[in-house]
Amino acid sequence: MNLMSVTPMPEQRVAQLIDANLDRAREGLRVVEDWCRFGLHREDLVITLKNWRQELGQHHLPRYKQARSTQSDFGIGLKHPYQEKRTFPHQVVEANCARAQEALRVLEEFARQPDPKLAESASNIRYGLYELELTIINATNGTERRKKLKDCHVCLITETQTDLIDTITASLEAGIQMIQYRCKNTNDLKKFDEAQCLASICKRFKALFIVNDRIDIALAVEADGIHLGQDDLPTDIARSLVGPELLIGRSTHSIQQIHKADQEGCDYLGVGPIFPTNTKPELNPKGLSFVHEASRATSTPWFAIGGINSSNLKSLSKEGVKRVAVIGAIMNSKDPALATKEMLKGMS
Ligand code: 3NM
Repeated sequence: MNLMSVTPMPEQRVAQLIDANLDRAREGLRVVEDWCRFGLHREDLVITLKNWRQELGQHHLPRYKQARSTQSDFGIGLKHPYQEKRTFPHQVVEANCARAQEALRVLEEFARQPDPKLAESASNIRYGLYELELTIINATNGTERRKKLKDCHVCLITETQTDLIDTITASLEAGIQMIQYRCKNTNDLKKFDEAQCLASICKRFKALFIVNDRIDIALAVEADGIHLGQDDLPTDIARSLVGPELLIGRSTHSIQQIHKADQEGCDYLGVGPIFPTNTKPELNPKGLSFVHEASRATSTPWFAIGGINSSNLKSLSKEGVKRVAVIGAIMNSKDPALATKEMLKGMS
């Protein structure tokens, strides 16, 4: 066989390589763009990605396409086992950003001499994509957080105690899906240490981790969100500090407060106290009729709170309660794992 007939000339090989990498970069960008469009509804991100794809399209000259030879490319169809492991959107986004970034780097290197304009474009887009990727990953985590919140039925709020970490770990092992770190009586350093420790345990169990009151600590430990009371910062100020990806919860004690928190765009609400509670004895219990009113007042995820335990859980679910938040029922139980299981069973 004449070797010249099957081996392309160097320029053609470069043209073929450029063609393959333009395809790869444009495809990678398209995958990410579609997630931003259908998954995140972020027009700003879609516009940037679309512009980049179109810019690369302008550089995709007929001579590159004509050099295409899928028959002689043994790389086609090669699969890597990691591809099968991409189950979450953020993994697909990361893989496709990497694919586009790698292809852009190849374009930058090989097009520098034959097509300097393409090389320059590839370089600019690659740097832009590094930044955009972070924004997309953060926004994606926000979406996943909100989905987790919807699926969550019991939130455990912490109370200062010596075996705090063991109690929370037992509850997580028993299946609790959300922990709110609430600590009113220690110094900042201890709060930070505890919050950091709980944040990493929650991450391991894929449970949501929320910090009560303290936006600074929530940000420092990369919590999933922040919980605010009626006397804490306004929601718009909190949002400007935590960004769009973190969850903001607000305690509410009247229908008016529920409507206000709703309008302000809180991600979830605490509604209570429903029954008498030792934690907030100064608040009048609202009773079951309030639960009934609350369930008609909002479509935002909300947690009934205050004096809730496994014995009164049924009365709440009868009134349409889908989520409850508790302290004493789990924190003060001799067997926090069993108490957690009872609460989860009662809400399922
Ligand atoms: N907030 P327990 S009631 C922290 O109504 C808190 O906003 C409430 O503790 C509210 O489950 C409450 O032990 C205490 O009653 C919940």
